[in-house]
Amino acid sequence: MLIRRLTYALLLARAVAAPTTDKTSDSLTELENLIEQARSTQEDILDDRTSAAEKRRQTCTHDNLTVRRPWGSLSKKERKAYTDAVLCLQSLPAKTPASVAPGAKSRYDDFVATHIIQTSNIHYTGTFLAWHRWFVYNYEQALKNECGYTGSQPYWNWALYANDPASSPIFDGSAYSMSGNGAPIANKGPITLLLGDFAPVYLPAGTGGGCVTSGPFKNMQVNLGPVSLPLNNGSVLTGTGLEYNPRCLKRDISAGVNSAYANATSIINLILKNNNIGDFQMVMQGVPGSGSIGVHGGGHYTVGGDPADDVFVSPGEPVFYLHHGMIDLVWWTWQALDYKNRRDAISGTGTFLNTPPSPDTTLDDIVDLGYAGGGPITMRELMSIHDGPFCYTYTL
Ligand SMILES: *[C@@H]1O[C@H](CO)[C@@H](O)[C@H](O)[C@H]1NC(C)=O
Ligand SMILES: *[C@@H]1O[C@H](CO)[C@@H](O)[C@H](O)[C@H]1NC(C)=O
Ligand SMILES: *[C@@H]1O[C@H](CO)[C@@H](O)[C@H](O)[C@H]1NC(C)=O
Ligand SMILES: [Cu+2]
Repeated sequence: MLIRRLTYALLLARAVAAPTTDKTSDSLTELENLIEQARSTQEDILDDRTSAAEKRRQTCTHDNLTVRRPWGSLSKKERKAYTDAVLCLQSLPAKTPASVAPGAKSRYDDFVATHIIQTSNIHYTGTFLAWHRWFVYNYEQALKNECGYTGSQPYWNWALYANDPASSPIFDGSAYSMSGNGAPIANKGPITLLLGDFAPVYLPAGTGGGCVTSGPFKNMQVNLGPVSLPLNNGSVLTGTGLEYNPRCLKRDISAGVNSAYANATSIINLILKNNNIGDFQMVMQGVPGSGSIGVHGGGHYTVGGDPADDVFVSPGEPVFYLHHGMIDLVWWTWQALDYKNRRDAISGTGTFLNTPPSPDTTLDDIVDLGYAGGGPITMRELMSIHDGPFCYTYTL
């Protein structure tokens, strides 16, 4: 424990020593310190499970936590192992019956179909954070158990590349990236986001727009969607989403969106300035009418294109799982700041912005990923990353 505290002290010292003229790097360091602080808190919690009865009950100790790391911290070999496993999942047969989703052709599609079917009950609801924690975890399990992946789910720290995501190790298009930008399409208008009667939000177009042509996913076929895909001319492409609609993966990587909504300062403020879970998850998803799409929208719309821009079909974009790894890390970091009071904090109902009105979400409510797998589980079991089914942590 002493060594951990010293490590933390050294990190703080590094923060103080960072050049004060470089605001971006200052904020990045502050964000990384918050992440390290959460890790240190977790170590203390695991150490402090003192009573013998409690120790017997725990299967998760700090010696066997799975460590999730940011993409850029993985070696080339590890990155390749991850994308190979994703391609493997895309080559395995679907478990979803054709009567449920005729377009679901692969194990990968099982996750996309589940998300499409449940979208209205897992965003702007009381289940948003826990549902996506369980979703990413079971995707990680499928990569391990069905595709022989021995690593862990990597995450995308949006703040690291906010001014130039297209050149980042995630999107640089190399064999060790998550594939590059879409082919450039000139003179695109902004993406117009409409939400009920609220004022529209206009997002700056990116520098791609067409099919992805480089990296591991250049030949990927997107099978499901669209349900509600905003285009660059103000119109929206719609559909049931569950039909078979084979097409290429498109991206329109936007530095404008990343730097405006998912920069280091916006992440820090989200974590430090929202003291209750209702505010925290609302600001994270973007308070409707505020003009902000939050860091959650920030990540999705930074990638852009099809299916990343489609709220329903977004898990059809492989970067979804790195993005939601970061969402989970930000939630965990927020929880760790006041673990006692925040571990089980939930707020909201079972329907998108409570429309139509529905009962408050409780810890007894069941989350079920259908054919994606994982089985039904209570909200209560999803509240901590080292309890219930979980035993993982995040490092830099
Ligand atoms: C962690 O270690 C404990 C004690 O050795 C064991 O009971 C448990 O199954 C392990 N958990 C995981 C997730 O590996
Ligand atoms: C917007 O673009 C799409 C795809 O390029 C096209 O099919 C549609 O007709 C356009 N809509 C308008 C209103 O221009
Ligand atoms: C960072 O994000 C916040 C909140 O989204 C925004 O107000 C601010 O302008 C952004 N900073 C930069 C440098 O773009
Ligand atoms: Cu989602």
